[in-house]
Amino acid sequence: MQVQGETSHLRVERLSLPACLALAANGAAPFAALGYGTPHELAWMPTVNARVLSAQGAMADVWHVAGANVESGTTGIARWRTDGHWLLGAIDIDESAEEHNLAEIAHRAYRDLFKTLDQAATPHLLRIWNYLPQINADGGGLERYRQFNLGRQEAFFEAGRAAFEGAPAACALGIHQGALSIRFLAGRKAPLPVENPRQVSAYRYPETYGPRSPTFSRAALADIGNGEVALFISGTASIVGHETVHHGDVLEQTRETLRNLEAVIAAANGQVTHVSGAFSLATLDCVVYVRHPADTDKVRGVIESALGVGAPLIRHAVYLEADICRSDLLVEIEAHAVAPGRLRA
Ligand code: 3EB
Repeated sequence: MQVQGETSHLRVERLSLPACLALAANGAAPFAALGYGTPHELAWMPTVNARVLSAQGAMADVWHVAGANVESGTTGIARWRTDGHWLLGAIDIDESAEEHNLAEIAHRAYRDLFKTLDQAATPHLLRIWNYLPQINADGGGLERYRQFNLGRQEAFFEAGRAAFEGAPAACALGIHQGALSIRFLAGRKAPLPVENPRQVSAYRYPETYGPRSPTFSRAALADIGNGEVALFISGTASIVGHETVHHGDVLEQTRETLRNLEAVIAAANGQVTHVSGAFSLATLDCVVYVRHPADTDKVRGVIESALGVGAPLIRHAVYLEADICRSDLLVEIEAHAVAPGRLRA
């Protein structure tokens, strides 16, 4: 029985596609899932249209809620599933059918995203995943990623949402083809944003990176019920301060990315009273985005020698071919983890 005011338990597990399908066939239809290279026709599992570079093939993060009262619907162009405590939404836009530029498309997408949250019992964004076709291509005098940043920030302002401190954790990757895809997870309570002391906050990047800043925090912590805290780590790359470091060197970029992950995990641990172990790099469920598929073995080699091949991260990691939002970045890693504990007030 759900007690009013108590947090309903949200769970997540990373499964292979066959395991996901078996779960659904058993009638234990999960709340929702985010697929990586999974088929497009599963309504409860919006997918990322990117090539899977890891041997296990298509995988998904399957989210489970405690109760059985899952409702689904659409708000404008946003599709969503909610149990009244948690909401997972998806937006897919076929740009070939659009007359507007990416700034306007992003603005409209985020307007519908916020409308969804305003109408649901789950107003607070925990995490956003953005996948943009041809992210580094020119979009009419401005790189498409920079156009996206324009429209996204404008929508945050318009909706009265925190576009600086308190922005949600996010990632923004480039896909070669398919729809512009946005996925979002929301809940009833505002998460705790976390920044990385080694990096300038992305929402404070100087104008050299585009007329409007990206809108995301480096990580976010959320109470997910049952005495557990979730850590959502945004896309993390070889950036120190606000500058890309190790141009053209995928090995060093991967090492720098791991240092940034360690720093953001340490910052997050400082905000949590842990019951058993603290968050650690070795136990994250991560997605590794590699710009050039030929670099995959090099990236994997760095991660394996840093963590040891037995680390859970190694077994669970999904590698995807994707462009990174800066054309000089060759690799990016995003992650989540769950640990028993509570957020410090
Ligand atoms: C960076 O640190 C790398 O625009 O939502 C990482 C995570 C990046 C999220 C976004 C961009 C975004 O700036 C790029």
